[in-house]
Amino acid sequence: MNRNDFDLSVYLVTDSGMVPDGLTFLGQVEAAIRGGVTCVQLREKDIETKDFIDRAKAVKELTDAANIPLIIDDRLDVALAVGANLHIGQDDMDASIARELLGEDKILGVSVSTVEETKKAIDDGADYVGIGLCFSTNTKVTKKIPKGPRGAQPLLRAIYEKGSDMKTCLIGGINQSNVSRVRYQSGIPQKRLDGVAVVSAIMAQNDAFKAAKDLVTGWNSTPQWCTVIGGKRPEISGLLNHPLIHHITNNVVKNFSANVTLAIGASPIMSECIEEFDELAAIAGGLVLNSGEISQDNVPLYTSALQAYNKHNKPIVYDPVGCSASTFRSNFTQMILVEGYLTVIKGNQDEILTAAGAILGTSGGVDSVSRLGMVELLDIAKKFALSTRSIVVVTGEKDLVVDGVFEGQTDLVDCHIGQQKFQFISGGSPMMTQVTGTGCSLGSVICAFVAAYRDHPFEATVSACSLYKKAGTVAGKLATFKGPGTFQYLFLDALNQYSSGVDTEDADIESGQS
Ligand code: 3NM
Repeated sequence: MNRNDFDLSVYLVTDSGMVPDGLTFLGQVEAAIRGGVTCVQLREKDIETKDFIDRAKAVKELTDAANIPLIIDDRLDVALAVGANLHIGQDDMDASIARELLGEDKILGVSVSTVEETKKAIDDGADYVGIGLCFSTNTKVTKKIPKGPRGAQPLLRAIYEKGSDMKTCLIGGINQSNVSRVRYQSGIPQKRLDGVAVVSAIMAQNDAFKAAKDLVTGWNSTPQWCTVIGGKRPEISGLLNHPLIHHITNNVVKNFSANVTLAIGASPIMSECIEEFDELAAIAGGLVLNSGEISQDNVPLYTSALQAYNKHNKPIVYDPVGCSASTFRSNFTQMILVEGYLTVIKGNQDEILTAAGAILGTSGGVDSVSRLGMVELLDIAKKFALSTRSIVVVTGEKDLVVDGVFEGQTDLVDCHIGQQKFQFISGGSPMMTQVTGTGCSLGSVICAFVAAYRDHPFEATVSACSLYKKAGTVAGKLATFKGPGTFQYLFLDALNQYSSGVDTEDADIESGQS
């Protein structure tokens, strides 16, 4: 096995404690190898040295036959005894010593979770790093906070900037349902993830062969919900169908958002019943997820909805309402970003900067927001959109819509082709700020348009924002000598009138690509 040329893409890490009754440890490993895993790590925490070596020899026969590497966790003595490779954690032997003792021809892997640990692993001569924690896991007791697929990005950047070709895999809670998302959402334009490491998604399964095969298939597929079809941009003039839009939103705006949804020709449903999410996701056009009214108790409500809509490849429009207001709200937003793929993230400047703050390494304080110019805002929104692969909408006097992929991107690996699209959209009325729900209900319109034009989510989002601004402008003018009450019904009327034929030429749009 060549140290410089091994395939890390679907990396099985063993745990003999979770093999289902009636099945054997070696049987699980053998089935996983048949299913296509590309590396095996033997990880045994409570086993005598002699038994460890015997087990390592038996597994090595299987990995040798398949011509894939066997990597021993932690125990250099066992690795040397059987002529295998080595993986070490931060609490194990120093990687530079391990490299010296292991020799130059064996693969050395290191567990990392920070940029500093990653840089040290390069200097110490590691061939790959296992980056944790991606999602929460029951397999290992750890204090690490799940950072989602995007958690790999600063580490990938550090490896790229050091000019190293060290490989990377993510670990923690990765399974058949999220593996393609992990691959798609983890990379940076200059460097992408080389693989995923899994324990329970194979070892605890009754059919380890199928489990491994499905992981390999998932790793090699672009998630349907984020496929961006190239080619001609559509002329979007209103909704051609009548998508059902599922809302999980706050009580203050439910009625208005439902009316807005109806006004544009879509159908609203307000459900917070987890038991029906899977069925709803199967028939709905998309989900509006608004975190205006959150609590620790309803975390499962949000995560279940994310899973259901991601599973059914339906768009999710996320509104991190007021996430700059408290630590709980800000953390809640980060949890949402970890747990699911979001087609669109929509918020005002404070909200978007707070949501983006963690990954950009800025404090994202509210004070700094008011001082931001358009150029800086655009830069932050573009980086945030690329890191999440979501379309980012920053609402304000001018709405800003930024695409999360580069134009022309058709698969999950060539994320550096073309240019990143963005548009500014002007219009609206100051009276919009006097009617509760006008901010949140833009999410309903975006979701309906994205649901109706599934292959062109960026253009659909721009059209939705244009329609909204235009309706606001018209209603504002007509309500000049009246007040917010009059504005509210005129706004619904205008949305209704223009939704059947929104002419984006009428809205004040400045587009750009860079
Ligand atoms: N290392 P599962 S997380 C072995 O963060 C291990 O370094 C981790 O198990 C790290 O795939 C982990 O069942 C367990 O979630 C991963």
